[in-house]
Amino acid sequence: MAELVRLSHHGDVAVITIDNPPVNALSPGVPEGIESAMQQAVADPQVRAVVIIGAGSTFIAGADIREFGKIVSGERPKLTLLPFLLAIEDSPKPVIMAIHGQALGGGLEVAMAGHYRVLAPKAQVGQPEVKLGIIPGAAGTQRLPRLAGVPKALEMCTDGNPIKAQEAVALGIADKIIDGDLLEGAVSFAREVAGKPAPKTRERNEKLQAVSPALFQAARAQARQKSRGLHAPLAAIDAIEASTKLDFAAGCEEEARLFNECLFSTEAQALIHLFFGERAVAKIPGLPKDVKPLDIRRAAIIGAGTMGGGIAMNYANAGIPVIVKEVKQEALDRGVGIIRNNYAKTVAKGRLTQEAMDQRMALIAPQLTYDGFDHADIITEAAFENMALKKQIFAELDKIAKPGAILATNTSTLDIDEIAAVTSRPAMVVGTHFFSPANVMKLLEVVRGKASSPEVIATAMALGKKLGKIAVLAGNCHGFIGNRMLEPYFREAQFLVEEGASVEQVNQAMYDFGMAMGPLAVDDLAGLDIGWLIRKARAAHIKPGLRVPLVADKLCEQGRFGQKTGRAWSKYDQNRTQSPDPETAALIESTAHAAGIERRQISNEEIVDRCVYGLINEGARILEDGIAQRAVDIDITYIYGYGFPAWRGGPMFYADTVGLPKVLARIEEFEKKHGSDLWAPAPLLKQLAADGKKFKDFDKSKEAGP
Ligand code: ZOZ
Repeated sequence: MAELVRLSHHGDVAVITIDNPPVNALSPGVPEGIESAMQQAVADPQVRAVVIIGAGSTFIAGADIREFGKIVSGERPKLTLLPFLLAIEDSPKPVIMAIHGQALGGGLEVAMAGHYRVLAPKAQVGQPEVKLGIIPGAAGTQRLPRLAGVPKALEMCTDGNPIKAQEAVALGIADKIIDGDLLEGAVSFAREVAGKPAPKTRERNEKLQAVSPALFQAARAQARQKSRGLHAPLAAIDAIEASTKLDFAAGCEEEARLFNECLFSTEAQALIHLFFGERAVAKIPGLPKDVKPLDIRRAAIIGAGTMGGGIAMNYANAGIPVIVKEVKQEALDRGVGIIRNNYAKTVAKGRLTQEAMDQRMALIAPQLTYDGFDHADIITEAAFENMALKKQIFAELDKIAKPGAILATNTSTLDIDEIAAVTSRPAMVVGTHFFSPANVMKLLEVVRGKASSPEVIATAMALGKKLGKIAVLAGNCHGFIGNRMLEPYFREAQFLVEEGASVEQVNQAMYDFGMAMGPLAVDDLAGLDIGWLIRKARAAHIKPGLRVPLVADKLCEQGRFGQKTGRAWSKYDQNRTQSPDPETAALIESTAHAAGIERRQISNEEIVDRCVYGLINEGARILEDGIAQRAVDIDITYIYGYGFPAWRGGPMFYADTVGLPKVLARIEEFEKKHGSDLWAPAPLLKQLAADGKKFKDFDKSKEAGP
């Protein structure tokens, strides 16, 4: 207890300080430490009130999330915080919670068990548990509606987003904002309330009266729509509804039942995997510890198209001045117009002030020349996906860029080393693959060339964070992590329609699996012409006789590129509303017939298995080749870049939850039916399945020796 929780005295006020870096999580020892300090403070006749505060940058960020995995695996008995919180609330001396940084999850639950809460002006409070697939488990769903009211408690517990100090006070979650020194203010506040009757949150029932059942129905409908596939938000609503129907103790029992149900779900395991995964991808094994990222103060971009414009917005949003170069004035004007329009939409929605928009626009310098490129710390090429063009641009950049500038390419598939080879500084070349729309999508795939220096890698990763992205490091191969895996995924989607599934069935089956969009709908959105260009460039690499999808090229030959032309796999009206395209259906049928492909009824299960297991099998090869550092890097890539459902934990985690022997057996079935060229199981998958291991256990750096 001595280390994690300290007791000190400020005259007649006892101060309990939680000191469990980095975020004061309620790890084993912390609740016990607070409990013991409370007992001493209560027993001490000199003490009239108690202040509980966090050391470091925050109050309490919640339960120690690492403990949940131990509970689920049976390694640790289930803890309950409830008796400890009741003891705080039953203290005969008032307990004041002094909150700075965050009071999240179990942290807010501890805070609400106090008699008063005072906040630093920048503090935030929230119940983010749904983001981990669980619900508050220490009476949060029973105390929050009593303080904030049922509608706000429903919102906070279902979307999981924190609220600011000012709102917390306005709602009644907290009593006062302390400007200046928080501890001093909290101690003064404690003296003001000492000796007066202290309010217990659990006895404050007035905000639970006359709540309409329709409120819960509406919350459920909204949660089903906004959090498709997730169970935890619905469980949180059930628990809050229980607070309006049962007394506090029975409500807590119901909450505990629902908490437990969630904690042992695959959804919780997947989302907790994601929580740690998001942080793990920033750690790069093998990168020397003393490597410092370079300072990025000025940026330049080649290309003001969809990608270049979106990337420029990222820089401007982060306050970094950026030059955007185009070849023709018309293209430049169009690009800048799109940027302005995007910002204007955000202003219209009230999510950005006009002043902030003007500041950001002022950071973007559109031009037709290379003026100022010699001052840029990073230059990002976002031209067409064409190797000859990219080489020409890099050769020019090599002459213009200052020594020490990073030369980045936004290529989504091409060989970074081949591009780097045309420069005199391959160590400064790296791939920074943004996802469209680049101003919205969270993923940044950083691609390491064979010569990319550790500083350049560290800078690209740090830059990703600065731009608000989740950066994942990939090795150099055709398509890197994301698009390499997409190949079998799109291939199978197209084979399935050739074999008899409809476009709509394939899209719907994958949407129902949880993907943000069906694969053929994604193809229509991205534009079939992109894949067409890549296929033409790679035709020589395709093994003769290998089955390849036949319809996409035919659609492209007819100028049907997807949403932008109104037709391809589906039809789109002026508002881009999708409907089936009978001509495409007929084209698929006649193409399949001419190629001698047998048409049959196809189940949704087969669609999901062939598309998802195609991803997984390629993912296993990517892992084995060292293109991805860990399975979790692939999972994060797919969730943040490709719309894979977060609650399934990413493709590799999903395979682990299905069981690798089962995944392997199904892939072997496909191999028998469709041939080894397409479906030979990845050796790593076979190996892990035979050893009874999982993808998440695989660590290439360890396999490779010291
Ligand atoms: O870290 C940010 C954050 O949002 N943390 C998670 C907050 C959260 O989800 N809290 C709810 C936890 S669940 C809960 O509390 C259930 C509940 O109702 C309790 C009921 C108990 C019932 C008993 C039955 C068991 C935060 C905003 C706090 C800070 O963000 P930063 O960007 O400054 O820092 P990060 O995110 O890089 O974090 C720094 C290091 O701290 C680790 N960490 C953060 N929160 C943690 C945690 N580790 C364990 N538990 C937590 N709650 C994080 O992984 C990172 O570690 P490293 O090693 O990567 O540095």
